[in-house]
Amino acid sequence: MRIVCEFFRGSLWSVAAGMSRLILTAPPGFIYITRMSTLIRTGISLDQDLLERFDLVVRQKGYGSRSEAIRDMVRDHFVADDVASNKVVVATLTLVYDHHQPKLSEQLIRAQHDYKGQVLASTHVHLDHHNCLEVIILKGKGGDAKKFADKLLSLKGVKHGKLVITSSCD
Ligand code: NI
Repeated sequence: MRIVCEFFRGSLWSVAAGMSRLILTAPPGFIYITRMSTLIRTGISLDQDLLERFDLVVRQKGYGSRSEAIRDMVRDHFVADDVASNKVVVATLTLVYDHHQPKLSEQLIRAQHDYKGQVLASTHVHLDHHNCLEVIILKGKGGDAKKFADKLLSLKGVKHGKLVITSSCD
């Protein structure tokens, strides 16, 4: 799998970077990149052991084809690039916290009002007597989103949570 990523970085990145949208389909041994009517065909070579490991992942994750798995990997890479270069991304931050923790609810609200990007929406569910689940949907620079998440996740009384960053991959 690492070789696939390196291949994209090394051989296709300049081509891929200019495209507004990537569609990859790959019968064994080949990758096609299309944009509207543009079709670029290229091939890759993979060590047999690596390919077997990759195919195992494809099956385990339920992908219909290697192409779908590679497409997701490429999009993941784009999102990681967007975060690394501090581009605008969208993200969801999921939190589980004890609302009996003194001042915690107030701290969570204040942090959202002070966030440098946009808080697009938030949903709150009262899980049980003590615990709340909150999902916050954000838009803003990748670095700001990570800082925001780290700040909230480290607050006393926040028991668990996760930030998921994505983008439209255009
Ligand atoms: Ni609640």
